[in-house]
Amino acid sequence: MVIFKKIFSILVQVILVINLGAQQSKNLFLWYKQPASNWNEALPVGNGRLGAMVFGRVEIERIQLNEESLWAGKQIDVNNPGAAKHLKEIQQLLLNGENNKAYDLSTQHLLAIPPQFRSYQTLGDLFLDFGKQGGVKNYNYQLNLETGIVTINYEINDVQYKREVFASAPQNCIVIKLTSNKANSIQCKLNLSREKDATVSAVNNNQLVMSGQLTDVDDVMNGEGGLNMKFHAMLLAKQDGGEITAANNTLLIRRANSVTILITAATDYNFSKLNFDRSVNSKAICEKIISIASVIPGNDLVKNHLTEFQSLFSRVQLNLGEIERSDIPTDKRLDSLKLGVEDPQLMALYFQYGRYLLMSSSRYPGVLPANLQGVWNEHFNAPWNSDYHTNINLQMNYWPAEICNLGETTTPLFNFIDNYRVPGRVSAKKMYNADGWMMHHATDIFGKTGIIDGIHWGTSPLSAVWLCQHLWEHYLFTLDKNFLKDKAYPIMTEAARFVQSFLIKDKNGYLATAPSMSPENAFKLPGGETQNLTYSPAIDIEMIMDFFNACIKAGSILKTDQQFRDSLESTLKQLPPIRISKRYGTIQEWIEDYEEAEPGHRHMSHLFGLFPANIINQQTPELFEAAKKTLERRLQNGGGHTGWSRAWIINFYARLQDGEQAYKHILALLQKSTLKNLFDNHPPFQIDGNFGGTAGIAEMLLQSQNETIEMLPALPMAWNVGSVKGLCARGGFVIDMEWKKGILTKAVIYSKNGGDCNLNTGTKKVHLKTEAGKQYVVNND
Ligand code: FUC
Repeated sequence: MVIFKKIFSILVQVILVINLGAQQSKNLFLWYKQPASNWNEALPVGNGRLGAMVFGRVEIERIQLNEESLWAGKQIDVNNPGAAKHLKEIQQLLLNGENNKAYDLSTQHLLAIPPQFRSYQTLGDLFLDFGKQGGVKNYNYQLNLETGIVTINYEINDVQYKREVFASAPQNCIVIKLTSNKANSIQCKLNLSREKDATVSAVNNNQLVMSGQLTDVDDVMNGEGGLNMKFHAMLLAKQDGGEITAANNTLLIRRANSVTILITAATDYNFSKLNFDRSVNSKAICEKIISIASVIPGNDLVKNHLTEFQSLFSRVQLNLGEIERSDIPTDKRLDSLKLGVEDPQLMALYFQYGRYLLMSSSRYPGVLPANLQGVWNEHFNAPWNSDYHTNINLQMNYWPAEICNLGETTTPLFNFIDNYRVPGRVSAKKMYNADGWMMHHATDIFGKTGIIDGIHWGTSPLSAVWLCQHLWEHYLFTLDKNFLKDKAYPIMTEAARFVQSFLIKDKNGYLATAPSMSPENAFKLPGGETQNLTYSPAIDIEMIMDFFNACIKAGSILKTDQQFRDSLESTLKQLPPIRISKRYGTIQEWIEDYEEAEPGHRHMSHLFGLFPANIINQQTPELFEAAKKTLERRLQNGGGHTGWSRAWIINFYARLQDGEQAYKHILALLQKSTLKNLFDNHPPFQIDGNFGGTAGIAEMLLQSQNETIEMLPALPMAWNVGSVKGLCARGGFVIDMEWKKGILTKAVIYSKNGGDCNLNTGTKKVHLKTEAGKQYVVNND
């Protein structure tokens, strides 16, 4: 079998190389010879606010639509009123080793009321009914990442038809263009629909409007009489030639030469209030967007879109070798990868797709960050509500942002963090009688910062700290002092104040976080029962170390708050050390050296210090070794079984500078956790794995967490030849690299801000004194 696979692989590669000259490279295409048979095969477009999944069907095209803020539920105070009163008792029980009792009491007095929130929802579907079509030839369905346009081409009776779909950020709407090479040949019926809570009507013979208000089941999450968020969607079709009419709430297009369809939507959500707001008029918003877009000529719609889209997307190029398979449909490439055919360029495509997905789900005109599904969701009750999980998932979404030259995508995240300070302060005070702001492991768009789902899922009191890491990283990558002073520092220090006032003394005199847990993992108590709740899990200690050091540095850069900085230093000195388990030589996950209930658990929170933070590294050799063992043990026991978990492992191995292992897990991510449209499969679809995988590929090529820019720190044999342009390093540097036989041959360093730049090319160390706006070429000879 193995020999067969090898022969097959060599054969395929030879055929491909021969083919290459004849074909235009489709390196940045996801493409297929058949339409999507289900949602997980459809292709996404998005402008940060609106999303659409295009199915590519010839007869009845389905385009599933999303608007980022269409959420069920509403703002209510879910903080358990008994929390502060029972906190001390719970903490004492934990310190005394009575975890089960502490757990029961926490369920009663700490868990949010109600402990659940509602889901992000689909906006609905646009169906384009072209009627019965026979004899379809030369069908092709593709997403070009360079343009952000999904195109469907086919021929019927020698007439060529083309459909193009893109999400325009400048015009704030989805655009669909129907063309053909024969006059008067386009006929179709347009139908906008939503299964519930909406009505659709036709206006002026060329528009469809949908308006609605979400209803809710009868409980405390109900709005006025069961009615919650209001929303509105508007479609306008313009045809050239033929005619367009309205009938039964559909539009009928006959004998047109070409058609342009514009769709937009809005809700009455108000981001700064974290609630819907009746003064927001979603209908007026839609009308304004459509009235502006509808007078822009079709070609300019495309041009404006491309200018804006490419200004972000084109910054980075990646080439991972000479094996060229882009003339094979993407699903077939994925299939052959599963059979063992090497396809490094599919990894490059996956990387660029991750960048595409991030900018498509998190950029202006969008205001909300990318959720568990980015912005794409067809459900009314999505898996995990398509929410914001803040114990790894939301953070992972933004791992590629800085290094992959998409710093702008963090704006929605940072505004989100900023806005959550308000409810976060209330939770800090009401639940822990503490200063500052905080949040737990998951939230909706209505500012719920209490413990959701269950004590064993939700007790992650330092989730805001983890989010704040991204503010600091943005500063490190940009050296933007205004951002640090005006945005990052106030949010960070307020989160640090929460930590300081939340900490208590444990029985050994160390400062402790209690109650807390190592996200979602359980341990065995001496009596054999399983439990999650404890105090000072390794992740908390690592987070505080990482974060307080960042706050101290930020304060000293801004020359402010000396006293506060001293107090942070003093807190750091009183933390327990990161320990190594006597049982396995791994990083000890909990304050006691407990046995794990699930040694192959998907979360590897005690390696937070290795990645995304940088407190376990080669300067801490014992912990570095223990981190390796931790990873090996998780993997021996089945770890990495969800997409995001696998993606985290890639980043860990990149930081451990083990390119072969990192590569093995990219392969596994693609082979086991990737759907035909290259969406990450948790399962089901969850977008964090795409983003974590993208970041992992970047980390294998470039790292800069240790004051030195490490070039190709974890390059696997399979990427022996390649080049990359436009990756970012801390300090405000943009890096291009070329390599052969696994060795860097040339690098270009562009310095945005000037200043010292230390490089490790893999074979030599170089120190550059750079000037802002200049570029430096390093040849590795
Ligand atoms: C965390 C993970 C799950 C899932 C959920 C959305 O709770 O443990 O695997 O990704 O987030």
